[in-house]
Amino acid sequence: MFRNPVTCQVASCATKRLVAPQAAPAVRHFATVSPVDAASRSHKVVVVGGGSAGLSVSHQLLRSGKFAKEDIAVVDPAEWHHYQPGWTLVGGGLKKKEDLRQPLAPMIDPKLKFYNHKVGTFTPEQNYITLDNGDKISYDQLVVVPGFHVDLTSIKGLPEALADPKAPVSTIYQYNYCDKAITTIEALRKGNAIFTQPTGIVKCAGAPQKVMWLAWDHWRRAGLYDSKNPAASPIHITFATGLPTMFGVPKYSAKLDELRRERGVEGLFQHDLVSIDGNTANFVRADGEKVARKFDLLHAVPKMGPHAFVKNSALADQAGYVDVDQETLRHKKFHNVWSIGDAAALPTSKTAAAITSQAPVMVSNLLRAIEGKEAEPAYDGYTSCPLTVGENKVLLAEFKYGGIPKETFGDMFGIDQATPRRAFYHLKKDFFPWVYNKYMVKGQWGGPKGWIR
Ligand code: UQ1
Repeated sequence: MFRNPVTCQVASCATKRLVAPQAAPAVRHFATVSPVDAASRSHKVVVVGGGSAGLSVSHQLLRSGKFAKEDIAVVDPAEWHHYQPGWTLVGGGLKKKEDLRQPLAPMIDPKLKFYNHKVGTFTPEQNYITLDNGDKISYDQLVVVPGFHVDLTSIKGLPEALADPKAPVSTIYQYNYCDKAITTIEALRKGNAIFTQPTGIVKCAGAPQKVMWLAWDHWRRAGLYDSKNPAASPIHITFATGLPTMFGVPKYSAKLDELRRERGVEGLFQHDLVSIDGNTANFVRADGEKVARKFDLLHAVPKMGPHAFVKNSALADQAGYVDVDQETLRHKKFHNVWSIGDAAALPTSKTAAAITSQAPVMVSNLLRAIEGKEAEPAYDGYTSCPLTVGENKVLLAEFKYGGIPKETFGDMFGIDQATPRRAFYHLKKDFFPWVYNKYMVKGQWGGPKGWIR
């Protein structure tokens, strides 16, 4: 979570911002980019990553009309593109995971060159990257948006428990196991259900509790959980989080904690899950004390962090994220390098909604850089977390840097988005997946600002 003092990068960003930025590089020509024989291929823009950020950015660039065929390249080793915001819905039994993925290659416009490969190394001093097959690709502008890594091994025993169909352990953070969440939820008739969230940064900081609220709803409807009398209910629900609060934004955290208390869900704060041993979940508290809990269902969220090829590169900050300016999204040292999304050192919650705001700013600044103009500090940290809270309702958290609410519908209609609503549930379940597939990945969706022409 971005407000977590352990991993928050605000401090490091603030320190590094004191360093005066270098002058923007002049427009480059291929011959000046790197020694001609150093690279087997050259492109005006190389986009590393074909996820929601990579597809949004490369198609927005293409739609600017300023690029010819194969001026822009996309590099990604994946076979499939996933709509990850849907995985909580899979965990809650509301969607099928197969409906949330598509083969990546056909999603990439034929005018873009697609390298279906991993990146081996970055050589930003000489403006080229090296693929895992040894090919060198040089660029004028580099966009680094490969996402980040979900580290199942960060919780001892988790990979084995997930792989064991008999173990009631799941995680919605992996395609392979997001459907195991609903299988275990439906199978539980009594006992302790524990839902965890680690210390540190995770994708969509609200997702660990979204799946819990969907499970709560299932057990409530099945007559296995009575919020008015949790002690007498066959199922006992615990939210065990490494963080001190339910959510990083005080306004929404207060509402979510109110829901937690009303529904009789136990809260274990500053409890970080470190290992699973049979039916025991072992936590370490912030004060160092160890706590063991027996479970009959465990939804575990592992730690996450930058890919090694980013972390070990000259592009990374101390924490391993791409060291970009928080407002221009331009690299602080290498001015022809850009980053948004999960891999970027941006102290805001990592979501697809954030990308809807980041991509147009980054694209505009990259185009300005090509024309020799200064980058504009236009990204305010906007992100959003549509929190499924059960009963077919969603609390639509939307906020910017500093955890300050920035509510699209609050501003438009004067409503309070901390109140869970059915209309927001349909936005989350039906509208966002539709607009994502039909427009966002094609570079035509700007989130709260609407469609991009
Ligand atoms: C959004 O555009 C989007 O992408 C399609 C989401 O899905 C992942 C979101 O969760 C949100 C909140 C937005 C933002 C758009 C509006 C209209 C609030």
